[in-house]
Order: sequence, then structure tokens, then C-alpha cells
Amino acid sequence: MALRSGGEILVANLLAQRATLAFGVPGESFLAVLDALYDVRDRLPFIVCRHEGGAAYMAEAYGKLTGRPGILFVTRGPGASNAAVGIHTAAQDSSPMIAFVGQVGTDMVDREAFQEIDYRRMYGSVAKWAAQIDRAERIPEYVAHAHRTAMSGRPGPVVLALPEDMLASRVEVADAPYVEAIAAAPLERDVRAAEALLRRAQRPLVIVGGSRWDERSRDSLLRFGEASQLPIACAFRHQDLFDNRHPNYAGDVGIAINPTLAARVREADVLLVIGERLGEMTTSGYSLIDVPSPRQTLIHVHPGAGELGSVYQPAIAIAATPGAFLDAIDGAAARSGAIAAQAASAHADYEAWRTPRPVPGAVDLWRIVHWLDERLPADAVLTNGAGNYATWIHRVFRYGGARRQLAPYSGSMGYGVPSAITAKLLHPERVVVSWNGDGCYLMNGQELATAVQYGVAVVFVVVDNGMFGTIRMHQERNYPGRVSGTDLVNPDFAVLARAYGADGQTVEATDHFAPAFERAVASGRPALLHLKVDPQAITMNATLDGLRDGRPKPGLIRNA
Ligand SMILES: Cc1ncc(C[n+]2csc(CCOP(=O)(O)OP(=O)(O)O)c2C)c(N)n1
Ligand SMILES: [Mg+2]
Repeated sequence: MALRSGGEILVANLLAQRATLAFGVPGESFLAVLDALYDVRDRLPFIVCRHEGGAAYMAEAYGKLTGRPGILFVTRGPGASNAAVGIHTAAQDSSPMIAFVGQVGTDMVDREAFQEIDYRRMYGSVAKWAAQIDRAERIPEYVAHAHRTAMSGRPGPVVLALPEDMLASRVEVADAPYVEAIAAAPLERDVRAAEALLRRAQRPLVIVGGSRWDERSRDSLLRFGEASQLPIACAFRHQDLFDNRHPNYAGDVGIAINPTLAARVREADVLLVIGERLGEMTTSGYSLIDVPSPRQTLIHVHPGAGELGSVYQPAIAIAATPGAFLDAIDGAAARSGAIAAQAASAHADYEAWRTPRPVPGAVDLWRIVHWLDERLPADAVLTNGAGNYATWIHRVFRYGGARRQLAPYSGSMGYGVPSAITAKLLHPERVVVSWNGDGCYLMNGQELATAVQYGVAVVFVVVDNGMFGTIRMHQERNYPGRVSGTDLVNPDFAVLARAYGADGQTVEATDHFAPAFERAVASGRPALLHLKVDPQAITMNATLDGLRDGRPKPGLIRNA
């Protein structure tokens, strides 16, 4: 066996785990890794980014799309600090990710040497596991363990610190084998009990969410939905798990939930929850389901046993992956009386909820998103961050089937740009649309340079209302007329895009969107569409003045 540097061993072990992309910003702390990556740049390209926050989001999105950990490389203190937003998002979104962080040499550790941080303490409460590799011969063990940890149970981020001298040292060691997420399957007894509860239910509802889904388990969900005829809703920002055009689709249980769907959740007698944690956003602030004893009979299926009963005490707790549960349950056996009619009525409510309403201004997001819904192919990817601008796509766009949604369950701004770059790198043949607010876009707009550098032809949309609109909305409700810290003076985003070497167009009327979008797609290059929307169109239902006056405008409903 040959002597290899720590950097070479690390890269060989990432290849052994079949990593296909790595993201990061370089630092002198991990030169040995960069050097090892040079030799395998065709098999494991290092996507060099402009900010570690963007790189970390890109790695997180890789985890969401592939189910394998997104690989991130960042340097010591400053790099590790910039990356925090993506590591936190991987934690809240239950996405597998491994963040490799540079570390000072072991000869000077614990002196607060240049940029030194103890990452075990820094990330101890955010990451699933935070550790430091002190000996190069143990790299294969740590990398395999990190993969298992990131993917198994409830997936999440792992942080591994890499002392500089460890990476440069040369040792003989064998690579670790390829590892997979630990399977988790239900007991037969529990599945039969769940079927019996569903069969007797008068108002059953299924909510799906979380991670550890794949194409096969999505197909199984579709078959389960057809055989059982149960209404199926998707949790906050997990709208792509079930085909939104399916007659059993009941809508998304998230922010600004359809009131009729909220009532269905509240009034359900049996709630089958598959893969979803039932977090604050999915439960409307823990109001749809009582803590700790739900009125609904709760069947909770989650791959992480630690999630079950952590907030809600279920009637049946099943520690299983969504796929294993769906393989075990017999949809036909769970079918009950007049439930198909309820599913149809829930779907009709969903369709009514996405029907356009009048909004002020020349650029109407209702109509634009309806157009996108009709226009985008069956396998398109649509990404977004956090802000009121996102509610239009959450409410109007129909995900599911092969259409994918990349959106932060963590509610973190700046996600729409980097996640779209990952999607297009992984799926160059798909149309990828990155949907951003003006505030959101500028949190990671610098990654447009990354898109240009790698020729990643995403269509970036910027919905510009000249403010941090979501916060302004809360401000007008709570402190009417006192605008503080929410106004924005923005650049000309189309000119900015062109300065980066991308295409840039301005859209000032609804009808201009479609041709601009077609030109953007046809360009085959990264392209940005700057949508100038009326600040009055602050939510899908209410105007700014309406919020300020405390009453709805004629024809509009207050409070999205
Ligand atoms: C990283 C981060 N910082 C701050 C917030 C708080 N926040 C949520 S939405 C929002 C405003 C978003 O502004 P914009 O992208 O312009 O969307 P708009 O609401 O105007 O449509 C802010 C500041 C957040 N969610 N994430
Ligand atoms: Mg805005």
C-alpha cells in the first residue's frame, strides 16, 4: 500500500462514497485537499463559490436532490462562520450534508491561533455530529461514519474539522467501503393497526413531508393515494412529494394555509403523518394539533425515532422511512366509506384557493405564476428563499410528479439562487427557475458569478417591491404607518446581471413576462428577469394601505 497525504485519503474516500460534486470557497488551511481534487477534477469537480453561505446552500440542495450528503469545504473561523446559514438549513430541513472545515495545526491548537475555533462547540447544537480528525489514518473511518450519520434516521449536517498538519501528513491506510442510510421498517402489527384505524375513520387526512423520500417512495405514495382514495396534503415546503394535479391532492399545510385545509387538519379524526416532523410552520404555530395530546388520532411515521412523541404523543408511533412504510401498508385495506368524496372536495378547495384574485399594479404575480405553471415542463425545478414573494408560487404552482421544489423549511433567505445552481448542475436538461425577492436575491446574488463561470443556465427571477416586504407586512399590522428598517434602495438588477456576463431583462407589465422568459430559456445562458411589482401588492390578498388601515380593500381579503 502506498503512502498518501491526508488530503489524498480524504478525496479518495469521498469518491468511495460516490460523491459527484463538492462546493466551497478555498482557504490555505486545506490546500492538501484542493491539490488532491486537482487529480480527480473530472470525477469530483470542486464548484468554487463566492461566499461560503452560497456554497453551503448549494451543498444542502445537493443533499435534498440526491439523498446523499452534500459535500462542502470551507476554511477556518471566517469560512466556517459564513457557512453557518447552510448548516442550520440542513439541520432544520433534515438534509444530509458534510461540512469539512479547515483547522489550525495540532501543534498550535487551543492557543486561539489565527482563525482558530473549536467547531465541536461552535456547531455542537446545530450539527448532528461535530468532530475533528486528528490522525490521517482515521480519515476513512470518520468519512464513512459522517455519511451514515448525515443520511440515517433524521438526516442532517455533520461538521468535520481538518487540522492542517493532519491533511499534509502521509500514511498508509485502506479506504472505507460505500455506505448507505440505515434502513428503518415498521412492525407488521403497527401497520395493520394503522390500516384498521384508517378504515374506521370518518374524516381521515394524510400529511407527507420530511426527507428520505426518493422516486420509488413517491411512486408508492401515488399508488397508496389511488388505492386508499384518502386526501393527501403536503407539509410546508414539501409540496413536491405528491402530484398537485392529482384529484386526491388537498393542498399544502404551511404558512398562509388555505383556511378550509386548516379546518380539515383540525377536524380530522385520524391523521396519518408520513415523514414530516410536524414543525411550527406545518402546524400553524402548534395550533392545528394540540400539544402533547392531539384530538386527532395520530399515526406518526418518521425515520428518526427521536422525533416520535417529542412534541405530539401519537396513537401509533412508527420509526420507518416513508418508503418502507408505504411498501408495508395496503392502500385498499385502509380505504373507508365515503372518503373519496372528501378527497375530491379537498381538491376542489385547493383549486379554488389558487384561483387568481385582483392585485394592484401592472405586474400581476397571480397571472405570471399561473402562466409558469402551464408553461414549465413536467420535470422543472422551482427554487425560492423566504419572503412574501414566495407565497405566490407556493399557492399557485403545482409541484409533484417529477416537478421539484427546493425551498427552505428553515425559512432562510438567500436560498433561491444557490439551490437553483445545484439543481441545474445535477440536471442540465431540466428547466430550473430561481424565484427571489429583491431582499432575498441580494443575500446570495454574488453566486450569479458562479452560474456564469460554470455556464449554469438557470432563469433567475427577482420580484422587486423595494422592501423587505414580509417584515413590512408585520410592521403595518403591528405598528401601522411607522416604517422602520424595511425600505430598500435597489440596483437595476437587469444591468447588474449583464455586468456579471448573464442575460438581464426588465419586466414592467404582466404580458411582457412570457416573451422575456422564453428569451431567457432560449439564450441557453444564466439569465435574470427583474420584475418591478407594485409595493401595494404586499400579500396575495391584501394591499399595503389595507393593512395600514386595518381593513381589507374592496374585493380583497385581509391577512394572507
Ligand atoms: C437569513 C434571513 N434573514 C432575515 C430573515 C427575516 N425575513 C423573512 S422574510 C424577509 C423579507 C424578505 O424580503 P424579500 O426577499 O424582498 O421578499 P418580500 O417579502 O419583499 O416579498 C426577512 C427580512 C430571514 N427569514 N432569513
Ligand atoms: Mg421585497
